[in-house]
Amino acid sequence: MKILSFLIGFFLCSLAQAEDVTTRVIIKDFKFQPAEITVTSGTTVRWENHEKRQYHSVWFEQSGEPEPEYFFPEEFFEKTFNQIGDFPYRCGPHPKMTGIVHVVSKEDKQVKTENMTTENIAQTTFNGYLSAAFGMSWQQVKEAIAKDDLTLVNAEDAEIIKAKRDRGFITTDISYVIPKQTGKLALIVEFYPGVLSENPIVNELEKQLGSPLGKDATAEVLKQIKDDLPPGVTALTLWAWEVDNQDRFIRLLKFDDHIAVEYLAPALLSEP
Ligand SMILES: [Cu+2]
Repeated sequence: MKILSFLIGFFLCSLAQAEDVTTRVIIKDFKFQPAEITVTSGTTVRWENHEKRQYHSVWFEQSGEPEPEYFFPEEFFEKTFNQIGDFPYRCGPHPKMTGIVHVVSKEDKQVKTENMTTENIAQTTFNGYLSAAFGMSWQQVKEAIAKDDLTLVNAEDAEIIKAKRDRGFITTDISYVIPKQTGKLALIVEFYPGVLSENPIVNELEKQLGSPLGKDATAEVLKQIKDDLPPGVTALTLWAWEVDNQDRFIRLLKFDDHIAVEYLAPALLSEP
C-alpha cells in the first residue's frame, strides 16, 4: 500500500504538468534501457518495470536524495527534471544497475538539432516506437497510435497500418508492419519527406542508443538479416541491441529526397 500511494503521488504531480513531455526508460533484465538519456528541462521521465518478477528502484544517490521505495513489474517511477545538469542514478538493491539523465535547456536542444523538434524521438522506446511495442496485435497498435496522438491514415490493409505524425517542422509518414503469419508488430518505418540531412536524426538517436555500428559491423549485420536494401539508398546508419535475447535494429536510410528510419524486430517478421 505504501508503494501504491507513493506512486499515485508521483502520478498526480505529473498530471499537474501535463503539458510537459514524458520520456520513458524501460527496466528489463536488470538494465535501464536506455541507460543514458538527454531531456529538456521540465521533462518528466518515467521508469517502467518490465521484469517478470524483479523489483527495482531509481535512486539519485549522488544528488543526496533518500533511497525511494522499490517498484514492481507493471509499476513505474516518475521524476520531473526542472534543473539543468547531469543526474546519475542507480538501483538501490542492485548497485551495478546505473543510468544517467542529462537535462539541457530547451534552447540548447533546439540549436543542437538544427531547429528540428525531434524531442519526441526521445520518447521512442527501444522495443518499438512511442507507445507501440514489437509483438503487439493489430488492435493494440491502433490503440497505441491513438494514445500517441498520431493521425491514423489507413488501417484497412491487413498488414500495414499507416499514420502521420506532426513534428512541428514537418509531418512524417509512419507505417506499422504486422505480418499476417505472425499477427505481431515487427517493423515500424518513419519517412521524413524532403529531409536531406540525416545528422539531426542521427544525433537524437545517438543520445538514446549511443554510437551507431561501425562500417564492418554494419556490413556483417546486413548479411545476417538478409534483407535487401531498397533501391536508391545513399547512406545507411545502423544501431543494434537485444531485448529478451532477440535482436532489435534501427536502420536510418538516406535517399536522394527523403530519410527513412526503420525500427525492426527481425524475429517477429516470420516467427509464428
Ligand atoms: Cu534493481
